[in-house]
Amino acid sequence: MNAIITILTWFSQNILQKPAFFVGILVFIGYLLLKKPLHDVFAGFIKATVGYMILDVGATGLVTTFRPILAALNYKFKIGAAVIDPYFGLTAANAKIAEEFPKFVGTATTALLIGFFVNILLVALRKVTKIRTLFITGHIMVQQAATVTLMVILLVPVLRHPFWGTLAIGIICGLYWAVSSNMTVEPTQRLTGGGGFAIGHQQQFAIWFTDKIAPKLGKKEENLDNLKLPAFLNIFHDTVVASATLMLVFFGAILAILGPDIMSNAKIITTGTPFDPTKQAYFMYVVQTAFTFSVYLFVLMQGVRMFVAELTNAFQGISNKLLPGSFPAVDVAASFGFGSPSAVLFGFATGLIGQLITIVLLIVFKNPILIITGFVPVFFDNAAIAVYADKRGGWRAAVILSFISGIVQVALGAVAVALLGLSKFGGYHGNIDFEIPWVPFGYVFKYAGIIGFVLVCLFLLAIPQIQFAKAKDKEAYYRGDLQAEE
Ligand code: ASC
Repeated sequence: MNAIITILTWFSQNILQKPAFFVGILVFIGYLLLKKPLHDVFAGFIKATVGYMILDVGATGLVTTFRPILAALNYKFKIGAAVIDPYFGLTAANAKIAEEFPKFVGTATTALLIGFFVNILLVALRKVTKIRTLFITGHIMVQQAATVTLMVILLVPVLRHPFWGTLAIGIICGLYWAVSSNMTVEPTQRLTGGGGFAIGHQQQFAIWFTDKIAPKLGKKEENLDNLKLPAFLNIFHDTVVASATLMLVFFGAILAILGPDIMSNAKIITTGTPFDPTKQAYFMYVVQTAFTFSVYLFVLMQGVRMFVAELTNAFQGISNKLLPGSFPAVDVAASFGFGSPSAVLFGFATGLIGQLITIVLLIVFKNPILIITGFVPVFFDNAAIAVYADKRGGWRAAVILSFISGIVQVALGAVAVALLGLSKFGGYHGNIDFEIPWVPFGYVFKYAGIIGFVLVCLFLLAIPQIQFAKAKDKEAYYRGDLQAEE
């Protein structure tokens, strides 16, 4: 008995609570199951583990760059600040878990694995569950598992249990992945003319809603194809340019307001590097700090890409063997090629305006948390909303819906930061699905505890049943044919 406990403790401390090795081993096992040659199994293990360690470097860099600014904002205005972006959200959620719930450091990774198998099971039982889609976008699953883990252990205290808590988080993640991606089958089939894929990303509820409401907001004949956008917007197609510009605008403004006196005061700036007037001009310090965010964001994304590429292959291999004929739910960027070419930048620009107006309102009304626009949600969510909206309701629907989305991202982002106590950690997930439905879910957890948790699970399970009940042709529903609706 003692020997077993020793082995389990070793495994838990060295593997389960060290996500880099855990992810590496998942890939290792996945590749073995796929009967890959041993050298490929080994290479996959290295890339997954090292990729995760690179992600850690990026995350730590973001935190050390951000903490001095948070400390200074707190000192001068008594406010916190949070970037609404899934990478900042991932870093913040993990930092909070490590600090306040250290026993749950490895939970998100285990929950991810459980969630993935829950999704497979739901598709395997599709005659009963009506689920047709398997979510395979690994980097998104990593981010979402972290945010959901924090929500559940923070807001449902009875689930602070290493076994039952992890299982519950895995189940709710799997349900969300399966159900939300299943909601995008018809909208995406309509957009792509039967492309045979669904969306497994961060805006599935928004896509479903857009597809339903857009035809009521405008005419699909009046679409964005006829609109000319200013050419300079094209530079934002590059993630580094876009994120560095956003960071320069936001952190440049913040650091300019805070000023060199505060930023060089070692009593206030106790972590990271304070500004040193003997070595650098303040203006250049501001530019350098803003760009440093971009650097670490880039490092972090590279690490994520590296391990996710392996994890996705390992997962996909397993699921292809188990679930032939299901719809893969993939990155929303896959849909962009099917819309009007200007819809992507149009959605980004309109969403950004919505976000900026709301941020100004938060400042005017003295909200205790300053929200900072992150690149991923303002770009990918609003671009996707505009692409789907334009197809069904023309430019008018695209404007209205991506503008509203920008407002919701900031307003409910601020609510989420307060609900989850993330202002000290500087970030929240920020994508539109993590505003609606997840912020309401969070409140249900908070006020109804475990009962609320079960209710949310039942709500998710009911959605595909309603979709199926509404389909006129039941066979066509399973094939994803649109005549199921007409
Ligand atoms: C996200 C996220 C990314 C992007 C990318 C878009 O939500 O975390 O890195 O969107 O997946 O293609």
